[in-house]
Amino acid sequence: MGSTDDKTSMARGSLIVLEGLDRSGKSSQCAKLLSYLQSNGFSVEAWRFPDRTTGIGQMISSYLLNESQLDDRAIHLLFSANRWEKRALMERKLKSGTTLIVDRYSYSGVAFSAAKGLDLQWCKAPEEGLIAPDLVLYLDIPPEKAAERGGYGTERYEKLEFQKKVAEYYYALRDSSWEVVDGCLKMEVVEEKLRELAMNCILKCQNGKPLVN
Ligand code: T5A
Ligand code: NA
Repeated sequence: MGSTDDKTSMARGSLIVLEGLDRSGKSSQCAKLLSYLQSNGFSVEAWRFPDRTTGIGQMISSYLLNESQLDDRAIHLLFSANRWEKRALMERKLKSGTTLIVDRYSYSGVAFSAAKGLDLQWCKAPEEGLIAPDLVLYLDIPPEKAAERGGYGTERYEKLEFQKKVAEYYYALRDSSWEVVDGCLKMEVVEEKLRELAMNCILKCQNGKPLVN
């Protein structure tokens, strides 16, 4: 569409999401990807969901820590609301050229709630209209292996049987934005694969791939 001249002004950042079971390595890899991109001069920020710093995020955190009880649908909507409250800022950052590396997003929202037995379409509905990721990096790991890593803590969903169901829903949610990376490989190998996939994505976005809901 636009002329070569306005390409630079339109260059936008990428929305890159990491997904996977609990203990699949998302947070470790987000940190590594962030510092790699920063040291290569990119404007980049690391985000995470749930964002436990907001009022809604604090309700979610206390639920995850088993300090409060909530109806399954109520907590589902809070997780979604936690993404909605950051949507406008997310759009501004992306449009101003900042790439966001996001630790969990809508796929977590849908997979974890569906694994509890909630209707899949019902789970997806509140996510409609959030910004669509340009790239989803799924760290694939058998639930049994994830459970061995440092052991699960006491958070609500850190149970093997539940994680197995979550994995099934994640597989059902895969779409064209996904790249599945073997999360059982050595950390440095995973890191290298993610760098390459992220760089490709960032270049495509800079070259005019549109931002969509
Ligand atoms: N949730 C979340 C919902 O139900 N709905 C939603 O909408 C959202 C957004 C909190 C919970 O909330 C649920 C999902 C979660 O159950 P969280 O705070 O992100 O989500 O918590 P976790 O995903 O559980 O975060 P973890 O810290 O447990 O897992 P990570 O980030 O995937 O793993 P990481 O990087 O901390 O690594 C775990 C361990 O494995 C080692 C690391 O050193 C570490 O000890 N490790 C490796 N070991 C060997 N080889 C590798 N390649 C390794 N990579 C990492
Ligand atoms: Na994490």
